[in-house]
Amino acid sequence: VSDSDTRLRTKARRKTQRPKLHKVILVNDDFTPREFVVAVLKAVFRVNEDQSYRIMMTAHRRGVCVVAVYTKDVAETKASEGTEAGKAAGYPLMFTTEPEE
Ligand code: TYC
Repeated sequence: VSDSDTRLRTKARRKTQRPKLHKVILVNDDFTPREFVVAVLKAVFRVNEDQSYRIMMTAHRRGVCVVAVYTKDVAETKASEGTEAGKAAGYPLMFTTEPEE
């Protein structure tokens, strides 16, 4: 095959193999204890204490904070796990997802 054929096929393959990423967003509320939010972030998103505290405080001060980006399925699963952890403990903690532009 010619050089330009190879390049066209390479480009097409790369495009189909790169799925759109989705943001997991932590939403602030007035009831969930700060330490609980930090613990959930560490458990579900595998961030360390320092990163977890910063994410929690950003949501606390600004209303929301992007926690991480994943493929759609993983983002939705992690958001549910975080929201369910709050629900199980009687807190209105909420995570949402949103596709990246
Ligand atoms: N605002 C909560 C409080 O003052 C703490 C909190 C932070 C809750 C971030 C949710 O996403 C959140 N106890």
